[in-house]
Amino acid sequence: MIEEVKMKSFISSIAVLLSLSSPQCSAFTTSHVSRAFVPGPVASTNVKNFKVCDSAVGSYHTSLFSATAEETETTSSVEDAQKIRNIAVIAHVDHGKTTLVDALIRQSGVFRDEQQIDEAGERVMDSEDQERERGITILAKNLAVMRNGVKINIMDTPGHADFGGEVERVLNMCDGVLLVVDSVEGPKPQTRFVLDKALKKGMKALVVVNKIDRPAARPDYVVDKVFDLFVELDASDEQTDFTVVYASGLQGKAGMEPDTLKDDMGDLFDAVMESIDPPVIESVADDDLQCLVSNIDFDAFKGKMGVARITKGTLKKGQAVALAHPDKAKKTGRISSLFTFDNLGQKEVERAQAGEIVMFAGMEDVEIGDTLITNENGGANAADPLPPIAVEQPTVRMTIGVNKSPLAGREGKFLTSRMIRDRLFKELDRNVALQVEETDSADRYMVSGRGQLHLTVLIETMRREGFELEVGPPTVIYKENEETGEVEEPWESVEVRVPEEYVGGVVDLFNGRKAELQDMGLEQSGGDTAMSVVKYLVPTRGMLGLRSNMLTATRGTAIIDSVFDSYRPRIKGEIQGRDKGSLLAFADGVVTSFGCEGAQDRGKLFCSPGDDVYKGMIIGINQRPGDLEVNVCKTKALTNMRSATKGITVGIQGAIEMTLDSCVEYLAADELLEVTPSKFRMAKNPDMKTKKSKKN
Ligand SMILES: Nc1nc2c(ncn2[C@@H]2O[C@H](COP(=O)(O)OP(=O)(O)OP(=O)(O)O)[C@@H](O)[C@H]2O)c(=O)[nH]1
Ligand SMILES: [Mg+2]
Repeated sequence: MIEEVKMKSFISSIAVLLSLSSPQCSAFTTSHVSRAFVPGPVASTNVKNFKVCDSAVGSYHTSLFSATAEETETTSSVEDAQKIRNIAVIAHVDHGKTTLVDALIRQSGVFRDEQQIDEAGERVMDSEDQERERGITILAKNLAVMRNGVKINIMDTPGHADFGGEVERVLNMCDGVLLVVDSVEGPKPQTRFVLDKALKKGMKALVVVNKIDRPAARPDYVVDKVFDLFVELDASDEQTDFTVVYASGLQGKAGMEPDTLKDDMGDLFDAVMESIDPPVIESVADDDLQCLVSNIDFDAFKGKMGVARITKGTLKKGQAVALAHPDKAKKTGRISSLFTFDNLGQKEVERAQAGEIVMFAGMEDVEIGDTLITNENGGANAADPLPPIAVEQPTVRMTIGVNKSPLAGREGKFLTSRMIRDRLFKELDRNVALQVEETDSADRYMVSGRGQLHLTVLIETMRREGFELEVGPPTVIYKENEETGEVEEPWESVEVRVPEEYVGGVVDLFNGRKAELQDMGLEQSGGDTAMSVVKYLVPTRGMLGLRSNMLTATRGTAIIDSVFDSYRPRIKGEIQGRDKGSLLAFADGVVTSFGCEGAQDRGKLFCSPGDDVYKGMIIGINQRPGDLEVNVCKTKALTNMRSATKGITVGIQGAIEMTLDSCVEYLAADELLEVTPSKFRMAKNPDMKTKKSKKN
């Protein structure tokens, strides 16, 4: 079983998609990165065609799906905001947000008929390749449904802690949240993180006890725990007086009581209307225009587009506007196209007023965190910029640079430092929690993110686009405490659920990594067998590379949830890393079966006969600590002598399949990973070797 890095799939934030995600789509590079679907040259009527990226060269064709949008009035009046609800769906990873949003879409008449529903498949919202493969939501997405004349803008968010930046970004666009909680598991670490963010923004939450169809569901327990969590997080009385809806996103059912679910999501829609407040608007006057840009999208025809929630005023197509930021110079321009969200796509509109979430084109310099204000009359009466979006700081970083291995340049299309630099800095446009810095070396960049997965998803995206990269091992980001002057390192709160027999192995692993035990117990939840639950506080340094070891130690049964806890004083000394060394190729060449036969006695191999290797390349895991060079390219001596053992053939064991994530987990401090569109190769870092030998 795979931990919370459970695998689902990915989509571009706005241009949602009824995806037939083709592998070529990821290689598409003319517009933004790895998006399978782009809103085509958006139709200016109320009918929106979804455009599908067709090939690596970026041609388009209209997909099978065309959604008919209901026309919404966009007159400017403060009362009109009553007809809008802006909600974000937040939860811990895997608690069923996307499946629930899917059920809401399906029951809103977005699809014309059964055939379209079938073609759209499961979890329509998770439509990017990586989202589908990994089984997780990576980017937040917007969609809008109409219900009894009220427009509900819904934002599906990722639950994985590494993508918490997406949640923080999206919360700037909504007025309330649907807090989804699994009916068996109850609130989990990330539930706490996202709820805390929403409560601090003063939002009300509607609690959805989801997956109520699970046989082990314990709704009363879960509601109690959620209540406790609200209290712990210092929610106001009004916030703590939350409404609870019981639902099964999978079955598309919801109800106000756990045992009397209706056959549709009607109760959930009704609860959203009643318990989530409509946008509060001070003014719809043109001069008061104020909207915070919370996302960026790219359209092959319209260029860079901003996604923003209008907090005050009215925005019109053709309007002279400016992008303001408290710390940056004003950028001026004109709105060339304006869209509101409509079902799974967007609808072009002439004007939109406060309370709406819009997407606009015409401002090529738009950046997340800018505030769009009017520039009519030179902006004489324009509103002030809003505070930019605040996100938590990154905790983990890696170097990404030019592939310099002897086998470089064979498979990739984009190889140079300039290309890698441009691509990395472009990613900053919308990946709010990511940071990219130059390093001493002109062909290597330091990329910092909220966790290992945050970075590997980016590397995987680039690899699929055709990049070749050299990636260094992940390291944690130390920080100096401003008050004490002490160096601090990040710690994570980790919860592991395993069958009882493996709990000893889990505890051993944590003990070797300076972890502090917080809680330990048995949980009688999922069916007959009780699961042990252990909670630890672990330095993030200790978590790097721990996951695969833990899965091995527990025969793949461990479910690991981790979330950033705090920065604490740095622990002196090293934290136990990998206990085994690597097998290294002895010379350049092609792996032979004869060579593999000999090498496999030394450990487990990553390579198979026919693979190209080079001196110093890591070709397997040594059984013992320390590295060992082996000759996997060895051929039989062509003598005319018969060997006594001739005829005894030794079978070659299968090579270990290494994915990008497992390679990154494997890397030790002096090792590098070479990533190309078709291969992952690890090697000893030649720079470190020279340094070491110089020392000697
Ligand atoms: N039994 C049951 N399973 C469900 C239900 N809803 C979702 N699931 C399953 O739970 C898993 C996770 O569902 P998702 O909808 O992807 O969860 P998520 O919250 O969007 O996950 P992230 O976006 O990665 O945080 C999938 O395997 C679903 O099939 C439900 O109502 N009942
Ligand atoms: Mg999801």
